[in-house]
Amino acid sequence: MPATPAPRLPHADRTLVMGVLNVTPDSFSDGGRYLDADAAIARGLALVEEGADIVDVGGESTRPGAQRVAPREEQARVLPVIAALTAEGIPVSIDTMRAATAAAAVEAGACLINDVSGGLADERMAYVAADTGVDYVAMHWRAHSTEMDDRDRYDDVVAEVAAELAARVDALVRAGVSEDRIVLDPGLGFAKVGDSNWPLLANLGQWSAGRRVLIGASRKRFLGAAISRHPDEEAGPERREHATTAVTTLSAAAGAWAVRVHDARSACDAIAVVSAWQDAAKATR
Ligand code: PMM
Repeated sequence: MPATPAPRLPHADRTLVMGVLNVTPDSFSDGGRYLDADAAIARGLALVEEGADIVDVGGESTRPGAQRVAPREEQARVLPVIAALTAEGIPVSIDTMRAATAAAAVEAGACLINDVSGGLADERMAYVAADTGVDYVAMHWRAHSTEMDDRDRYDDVVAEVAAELAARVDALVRAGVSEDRIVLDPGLGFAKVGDSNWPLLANLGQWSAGRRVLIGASRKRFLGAAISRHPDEEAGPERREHATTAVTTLSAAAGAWAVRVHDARSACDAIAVVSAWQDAAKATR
Protein backbone atom coordinates (compact mmCIF):
# COMPACT_ATOMS: atom_id res chain seq x y z
CA MET A 1 0.00 0.00 0.00
CA PRO A 2 1.13 3.61 -0.50
CA ALA A 3 2.86 5.29 2.50
CA THR A 4 0.02 7.79 2.99
CA PRO A 5 -3.64 6.67 2.93
CA ALA A 6 -5.03 6.57 -0.61
CA PRO A 7 -7.49 9.37 -1.45
CA ARG A 8 -11.13 8.30 -1.13
CA LEU A 9 -14.06 8.90 -3.43
CA PRO A 10 -15.73 12.21 -2.60
CA HIS A 11 -19.32 12.46 -1.38
CA ALA A 12 -21.40 15.35 -2.66
CA ASP A 13 -25.07 16.24 -2.95
CA ARG A 14 -24.58 16.71 -6.70
CA THR A 15 -23.42 14.61 -9.62
CA LEU A 16 -19.66 13.97 -9.55
CA VAL A 17 -17.34 14.67 -12.48
CA MET A 18 -14.98 11.90 -13.58
CA GLY A 19 -12.30 13.28 -15.91
CA VAL A 20 -11.05 11.01 -18.71
CA LEU A 21 -7.29 10.43 -18.87
CA ASN A 22 -6.31 7.91 -21.53
CA VAL A 23 -2.64 7.00 -21.42
CA THR A 24 -2.93 5.40 -24.85
CA PRO A 25 -1.82 6.08 -28.42
CA ASP A 26 -5.22 5.25 -29.94
CA SER A 27 -8.25 6.40 -27.88
CA PHE A 28 -10.83 8.09 -30.09
CA SER A 29 -10.74 11.57 -28.54
CA ASP A 30 -7.50 12.02 -26.59
CA GLY A 31 -5.39 9.15 -28.00
CA GLY A 32 -1.66 9.90 -28.28
CA ARG A 33 -1.78 13.15 -26.30
CA TYR A 34 -0.91 11.75 -22.88
CA LEU A 35 1.14 8.63 -23.62
CA ASP A 36 4.15 10.21 -21.95
CA ALA A 37 3.80 9.90 -18.11
CA ASP A 38 4.68 13.55 -17.44
CA ALA A 39 2.11 14.76 -19.97
CA ALA A 40 -0.48 12.41 -18.47
CA ILE A 41 0.20 13.59 -14.91
CA ALA A 42 -0.02 17.23 -16.03
CA ARG A 43 -3.34 16.46 -17.74
CA GLY A 44 -4.66 14.77 -14.57
CA LEU A 45 -3.74 17.83 -12.49
CA ALA A 46 -5.39 20.10 -15.09
CA LEU A 47 -8.59 18.04 -15.01
CA VAL A 48 -8.78 18.54 -11.24
CA GLU A 49 -8.04 22.25 -11.64
CA GLU A 50 -10.99 22.37 -14.06
CA GLY A 51 -13.19 20.74 -11.43
CA ALA A 52 -12.94 16.96 -11.88
CA ASP A 53 -13.71 15.04 -8.66
CA ILE A 54 -12.11 11.81 -9.89
CA VAL A 55 -9.52 11.16 -12.63
CA ASP A 56 -10.16 7.98 -14.61
CA VAL A 57 -6.84 6.58 -15.82
CA GLY A 58 -6.85 4.01 -18.62
CA GLY A 59 -4.03 2.31 -20.51
CA GLU A 60 -5.99 0.39 -23.14
CA SER A 61 -8.25 1.92 -25.77
CA THR A 62 -11.75 0.50 -26.12
CA ARG A 63 -12.63 2.40 -29.29
CA PRO A 64 -14.47 0.28 -31.87
CA GLY A 65 -11.95 -1.98 -33.60
CA ALA A 66 -9.15 -1.37 -31.07
CA GLN A 67 -6.64 -4.18 -30.51
CA ARG A 68 -5.78 -5.34 -26.97
CA VAL A 69 -2.50 -4.29 -25.39
CA ALA A 70 -0.30 -6.61 -23.33
CA PRO A 71 -0.97 -6.44 -19.57
CA ARG A 72 2.63 -5.41 -18.88
CA GLU A 73 2.32 -2.50 -21.33
CA GLU A 74 -1.04 -1.45 -19.89
CA GLN A 75 0.39 -1.40 -16.36
CA ALA A 76 3.56 0.43 -17.41
CA ARG A 77 1.35 3.16 -18.84
CA VAL A 78 -1.01 3.65 -15.91
CA LEU A 79 0.79 2.82 -12.66
CA PRO A 80 3.27 5.76 -12.55
CA VAL A 81 0.43 8.15 -13.39
CA ILE A 82 -1.84 6.73 -10.69
CA ALA A 83 0.94 6.85 -8.10
CA ALA A 84 1.76 10.48 -8.93
CA LEU A 85 -1.87 11.68 -8.92
CA THR A 86 -2.84 9.89 -5.72
CA ALA A 87 0.31 11.30 -4.05
CA GLU A 88 -1.26 14.70 -4.77
CA GLY A 89 -4.42 13.60 -2.93
CA ILE A 90 -6.46 13.12 -6.12
CA PRO A 91 -9.08 10.34 -6.18
CA VAL A 92 -8.23 8.10 -9.13
CA SER A 93 -10.16 5.32 -10.82
CA ILE A 94 -8.55 2.65 -12.96
CA ASP A 95 -10.22 1.99 -16.30
CA THR A 96 -9.32 -1.63 -17.01
CA MET A 97 -10.84 -5.00 -17.88
CA ARG A 98 -7.91 -6.88 -16.35
CA ALA A 99 -7.95 -8.10 -12.75
CA ALA A 100 -4.14 -7.92 -12.40
CA THR A 101 -4.09 -4.31 -13.61
CA ALA A 102 -6.96 -3.40 -11.28
CA ALA A 103 -5.17 -4.96 -8.30
CA ALA A 104 -1.89 -3.19 -9.09
CA ALA A 105 -3.72 0.11 -9.59
CA VAL A 106 -5.45 -0.13 -6.19
CA GLU A 107 -2.08 -0.96 -4.67
CA ALA A 108 -0.76 2.25 -6.30
CA GLY A 109 -3.62 4.26 -4.76
CA ALA A 110 -6.71 3.97 -7.02
CA CYS A 111 -9.99 4.08 -5.07
CA LEU A 112 -12.37 2.86 -7.81
CA ILE A 113 -12.22 0.08 -10.39
CA ASN A 114 -13.91 1.07 -13.66
CA ASP A 115 -14.40 -2.15 -15.61
CA VAL A 116 -16.05 -1.59 -19.00
CA SER A 117 -16.74 -5.33 -19.21
CA GLY A 118 -18.56 -5.59 -15.86
CA GLY A 119 -16.36 -8.57 -14.98
CA LEU A 120 -17.00 -10.50 -18.21
CA ALA A 121 -13.55 -10.02 -19.76
CA ASP A 122 -11.61 -11.45 -16.80
CA GLU A 123 -13.23 -13.93 -14.43
CA ARG A 124 -10.80 -12.95 -11.65
CA MET A 125 -11.99 -9.33 -11.67
CA ALA A 126 -14.92 -9.94 -9.29
CA TYR A 127 -12.53 -11.42 -6.71
CA VAL A 128 -10.18 -8.44 -7.01
CA ALA A 129 -13.15 -6.12 -6.52
CA ALA A 130 -14.16 -8.13 -3.44
CA ASP A 131 -10.64 -8.37 -1.99
CA THR A 132 -9.64 -4.74 -2.47
CA GLY A 133 -12.98 -3.46 -1.12
CA VAL A 134 -12.94 -0.39 -3.39
CA ASP A 135 -16.02 0.76 -5.31
CA TYR A 136 -16.57 -0.94 -8.66
CA VAL A 137 -18.21 0.29 -11.88
CA ALA A 138 -19.94 -2.53 -13.75
CA MET A 139 -20.55 -1.33 -17.28
CA HIS A 140 -22.88 -3.05 -19.74
CA TRP A 141 -20.69 -4.86 -22.29
CA ARG A 142 -21.14 -7.71 -24.74
CA ALA A 143 -17.86 -8.16 -26.60
CA HIS A 144 -14.37 -6.79 -27.15
CA SER A 145 -13.88 -3.75 -29.39
CA THR A 146 -13.25 -5.73 -32.58
CA GLU A 147 -16.72 -7.33 -32.38
CA MET A 148 -18.85 -4.97 -30.35
CA ASP A 149 -20.60 -3.09 -33.16
CA ASP A 150 -21.97 -6.41 -34.48
CA ARG A 151 -23.50 -7.09 -31.08
CA ASP A 152 -25.88 -4.11 -31.32
CA ARG A 153 -28.92 -6.40 -31.56
CA TYR A 154 -31.80 -5.78 -29.17
CA ASP A 155 -35.57 -6.36 -29.20
CA ASP A 156 -35.90 -4.15 -26.11
CA VAL A 157 -32.60 -2.46 -25.29
CA VAL A 158 -33.67 -1.17 -21.86
CA ALA A 159 -35.00 -4.54 -20.66
CA GLU A 160 -32.01 -6.46 -22.04
CA VAL A 161 -29.40 -4.10 -20.59
CA ALA A 162 -31.27 -4.20 -17.25
CA ALA A 163 -31.23 -8.02 -17.24
CA GLU A 164 -27.58 -8.30 -18.32
CA LEU A 165 -26.48 -5.76 -15.67
CA ALA A 166 -28.52 -7.58 -13.01
CA ALA A 167 -26.66 -10.79 -13.92
CA ARG A 168 -23.33 -9.00 -13.47
CA VAL A 169 -24.43 -7.69 -10.06
CA ASP A 170 -25.42 -11.24 -9.01
CA ALA A 171 -22.01 -12.58 -10.06
CA LEU A 172 -20.19 -9.78 -8.23
CA VAL A 173 -22.19 -10.27 -5.05
CA ARG A 174 -21.59 -14.05 -5.22
CA ALA A 175 -17.84 -13.30 -5.41
CA GLY A 176 -18.10 -11.22 -2.24
CA VAL A 177 -18.51 -7.62 -3.51
CA SER A 178 -20.74 -5.53 -1.21
CA GLU A 179 -23.84 -4.40 -3.06
CA ASP A 180 -23.41 -0.79 -1.99
CA ARG A 181 -20.00 -0.63 -3.68
CA ILE A 182 -21.41 -1.37 -7.14
CA VAL A 183 -22.05 1.46 -9.62
CA LEU A 184 -23.88 0.68 -12.87
CA ASP A 185 -23.12 2.14 -16.30
CA PRO A 186 -25.18 1.52 -19.47
CA GLY A 187 -22.07 1.34 -21.67
CA LEU A 188 -23.00 3.99 -24.23
CA GLY A 189 -21.38 3.16 -27.56
CA PHE A 190 -20.45 -0.38 -26.45
CA ALA A 191 -22.53 -2.84 -28.52
CA LYS A 192 -24.76 0.20 -29.14
CA VAL A 193 -24.15 1.95 -32.41
CA GLY A 194 -26.68 4.74 -32.74
CA ASP A 195 -30.29 4.66 -31.68
CA SER A 196 -29.72 1.99 -29.03
CA ASN A 197 -28.11 4.59 -26.78
CA TRP A 198 -31.01 7.01 -26.38
CA PRO A 199 -33.57 4.74 -24.67
CA LEU A 200 -30.95 3.95 -22.00
CA LEU A 201 -30.47 7.65 -21.27
CA ALA A 202 -34.18 8.36 -21.37
CA ASN A 203 -35.02 5.47 -19.01
CA LEU A 204 -32.19 5.63 -16.51
CA GLY A 205 -34.40 4.59 -13.60
CA GLN A 206 -35.49 1.39 -15.35
CA TRP A 207 -32.12 -0.36 -15.70
CA SER A 208 -30.32 1.14 -12.69
CA ALA A 209 -32.48 -0.63 -10.10
CA GLY A 210 -31.88 2.14 -7.55
CA ARG A 211 -28.09 1.86 -7.73
CA ARG A 212 -25.59 4.64 -8.36
CA VAL A 213 -25.26 5.40 -12.06
CA LEU A 214 -22.26 6.52 -14.13
CA ILE A 215 -22.89 7.97 -17.59
CA GLY A 216 -20.09 8.01 -20.17
CA ALA A 217 -21.45 9.84 -23.21
CA SER A 218 -18.55 12.23 -23.74
CA ARG A 219 -17.92 12.97 -27.43
CA LYS A 220 -19.25 9.58 -28.55
CA ARG A 221 -20.38 8.76 -32.08
CA PHE A 222 -24.09 8.67 -31.29
CA LEU A 223 -23.87 12.33 -30.27
CA GLY A 224 -22.13 13.15 -33.55
CA ALA A 225 -24.96 11.44 -35.42
CA ALA A 226 -27.64 13.30 -33.43
CA ILE A 227 -26.20 16.77 -34.12
CA SER A 228 -25.12 16.35 -37.74
CA ARG A 229 -27.05 18.65 -40.07
CA HIS A 230 -26.50 16.68 -43.27
CA PRO A 231 -26.88 12.91 -43.78
CA ASP A 232 -23.33 12.59 -45.16
CA GLU A 233 -21.67 14.73 -42.45
CA GLU A 234 -20.69 13.35 -39.04
CA ALA A 235 -19.54 15.83 -36.42
CA GLY A 236 -16.06 14.81 -35.17
CA PRO A 237 -15.21 14.29 -31.45
CA GLU A 238 -14.26 17.93 -30.71
CA ARG A 239 -17.52 19.16 -32.26
CA ARG A 240 -19.53 16.98 -29.88
CA GLU A 241 -18.71 18.98 -26.73
CA HIS A 242 -21.98 20.97 -26.48
CA ALA A 243 -23.97 17.79 -27.06
CA THR A 244 -21.94 16.16 -24.27
CA THR A 245 -22.82 19.04 -21.96
CA ALA A 246 -26.50 18.59 -22.80
CA VAL A 247 -26.27 14.92 -21.78
CA THR A 248 -24.43 15.89 -18.59
CA THR A 249 -27.16 18.39 -17.73
CA LEU A 250 -29.96 15.88 -18.29
CA SER A 251 -28.06 13.11 -16.47
CA ALA A 252 -27.48 15.35 -13.46
CA ALA A 253 -31.15 16.36 -13.45
CA ALA A 254 -32.06 12.65 -13.55
CA GLY A 255 -29.86 11.99 -10.48
CA ALA A 256 -26.78 10.30 -12.00
CA TRP A 257 -24.02 9.66 -9.46
CA ALA A 258 -21.28 10.71 -11.90
CA VAL A 259 -20.53 11.59 -15.51
CA ARG A 260 -17.33 10.54 -17.27
CA VAL A 261 -16.12 13.41 -19.49
CA HIS A 262 -13.14 14.77 -21.40
CA ASP A 263 -13.94 18.43 -20.57
CA ALA A 264 -14.37 18.74 -16.81
CA ARG A 265 -15.09 22.46 -16.78
CA SER A 266 -18.17 22.24 -19.02
CA ALA A 267 -19.51 19.35 -16.94
CA CYS A 268 -18.97 21.23 -13.65
CA ASP A 269 -20.76 24.28 -15.02
CA ALA A 270 -23.71 22.19 -16.19
CA ILE A 271 -23.97 20.40 -12.84
CA ALA A 272 -23.79 23.71 -10.93
CA VAL A 273 -26.72 24.99 -13.00
CA VAL A 274 -28.74 21.85 -12.26
CA SER A 275 -28.00 22.20 -8.52
CA ALA A 276 -29.04 25.87 -8.47
CA TRP A 277 -32.23 25.04 -10.37
CA GLN A 278 -33.09 22.14 -8.07
CA ASP A 279 -32.32 24.14 -4.89
CA ALA A 280 -34.67 26.89 -6.03
CA ALA A 281 -37.35 24.32 -6.85
CA LYS A 282 -37.03 22.84 -3.34
CA ALA A 283 -37.12 26.28 -1.69
CA THR A 284 -40.30 27.34 -3.48
CA ARG A 285 -42.18 24.07 -3.07
N1 PMM B 1 -16.25 4.75 -22.30
C1 PMM B 1 -14.98 4.65 -22.73
C2 PMM B 1 -13.98 4.16 -21.87
N2 PMM B 1 -14.28 3.83 -20.58
N3 PMM B 1 -15.84 3.64 -18.85
C3 PMM B 1 -17.11 3.74 -18.41
N4 PMM B 1 -17.42 3.40 -17.15
N5 PMM B 1 -18.12 4.17 -19.22
C4 PMM B 1 -17.90 4.52 -20.51
O1 PMM B 1 -18.86 4.89 -21.21
C5 PMM B 1 -16.55 4.42 -21.02
C6 PMM B 1 -15.54 3.95 -20.13
C7 PMM B 1 -14.72 5.02 -24.15
O2 PMM B 1 -13.54 5.55 -24.47
P1 PMM B 1 -12.88 7.00 -24.07
O3 PMM B 1 -12.03 6.72 -22.85
O4 PMM B 1 -12.03 7.37 -25.22
O5 PMM B 1 -13.99 7.95 -23.76
